[in-house]
Amino acid sequence: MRLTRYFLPVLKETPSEAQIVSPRLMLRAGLIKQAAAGIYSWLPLGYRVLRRIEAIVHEEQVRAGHIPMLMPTLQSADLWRESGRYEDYGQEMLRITDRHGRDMLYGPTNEELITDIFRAHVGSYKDLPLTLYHIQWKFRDEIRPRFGVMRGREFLMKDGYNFDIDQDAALHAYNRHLVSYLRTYERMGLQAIPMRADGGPIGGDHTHEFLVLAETGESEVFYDSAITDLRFGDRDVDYASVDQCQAVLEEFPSRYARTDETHDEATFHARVPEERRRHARGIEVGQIFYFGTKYSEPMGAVVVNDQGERVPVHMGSHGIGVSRLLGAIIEASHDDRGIIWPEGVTPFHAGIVNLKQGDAAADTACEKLYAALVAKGLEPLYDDRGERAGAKFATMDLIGLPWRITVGPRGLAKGVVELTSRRTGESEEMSPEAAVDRLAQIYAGV
Ligand code: P5A
Repeated sequence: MRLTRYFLPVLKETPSEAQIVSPRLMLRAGLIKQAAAGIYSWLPLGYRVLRRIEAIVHEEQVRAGHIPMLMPTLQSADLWRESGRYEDYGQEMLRITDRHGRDMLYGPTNEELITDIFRAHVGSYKDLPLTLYHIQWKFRDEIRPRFGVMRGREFLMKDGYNFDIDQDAALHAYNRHLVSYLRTYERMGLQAIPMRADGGPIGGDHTHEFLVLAETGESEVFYDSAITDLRFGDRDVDYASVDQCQAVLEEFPSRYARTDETHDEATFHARVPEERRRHARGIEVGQIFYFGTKYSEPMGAVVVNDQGERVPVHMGSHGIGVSRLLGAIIEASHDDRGIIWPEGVTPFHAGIVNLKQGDAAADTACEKLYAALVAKGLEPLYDDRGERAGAKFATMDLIGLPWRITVGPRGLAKGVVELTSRRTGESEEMSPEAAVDRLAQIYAGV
């Protein structure tokens, strides 16, 4: 993409309404624009990151054997009356009446809708296990939407639902989600720690939240610092293996890590030595639940088991805050000049800065570099504006592409360009071909 042909409305002023760093940088770098309280338009650069995050989520869900689909944003209130949640959900639910006077709602979550699909089509244990998921917009009329996309009213969520014959099988699905979520967050350059939490309006007491530690996080957390040393890494877990998935559960959530709702001071002291006890804040980027037959019983989602008996299915649901993740990643990865995108989610793989636009040699070298990167399957953003070098660097630093290639007449005279890491600030001179190879190598490993 050439910057002169792109739509990147970067703000010069720091927006006054943003109290913390991520909404400030998202507005300044032209990723989003507020449409109403807690509702945002995704401008082209922000949309690119959102799509990258979605792609990682899809890849990891499919790898775990879960099946993508798409349900609507609007739902009929009748289904929610069956589960009893229509009244319970309260003012967070946006209720809508259609022209025929029918009660509708903008879905805050989809347990009812998916259970209705299941009961219409599945009747035998032979069709289990089954896990369906989608990535769809949700609406929760939060009393205090704030921190930009982190607590929005309209937000994008990946929500998955497992259907299993009994509790053991459903707990395996729970563990599969835990493993796939650990992989997902690490691919985005994040450490998200599973912590025992509260079921809230979704239900059940078998639930973990995934938290990214950050001072600006809304959740209060208590944990054993040893858990921060754990990495999922590139281990090859077989999702079909009950034992392998269970082993991950025993390794990660067996360490003390809880949100304030489930924190117990006496247990904390008994289990964690004083020097490892931490009390901090975190951003909740996901949550997994096992709630058994909470929805299947009242809604009649039953299957015939291998004994010929009709039994309600055991279910769980599992969510990732897809749009919130942009905020969480920025909170975890920025400096005073702007965003620093991890390679896994960056909107463009590298920026090309032409120090002397209009200089024939510099222009030609940039065009060749651009074409060579594209030929390697990479997406560069070429700053071809007639701006000063300082302004071009400031824009690149603000929007946070992890790598920048700087091209100028002086370097070209020696046959080199400069490759700079946004994270470390370190620059290295090399031939344009070597820069392209280096980037191709870096992204091959992402
Ligand atoms: C699990 C999937 C559920 O709704 N039902 C379907 C279950 N869980 S949850 O914890 O309530 O939400 C899942 C994740 O969505 C993100 N999230 C939000 N993101 C932005 N703005 C909001 N107002 C908001 N509310 C929830 C969180 O990341 C949460 O973990």
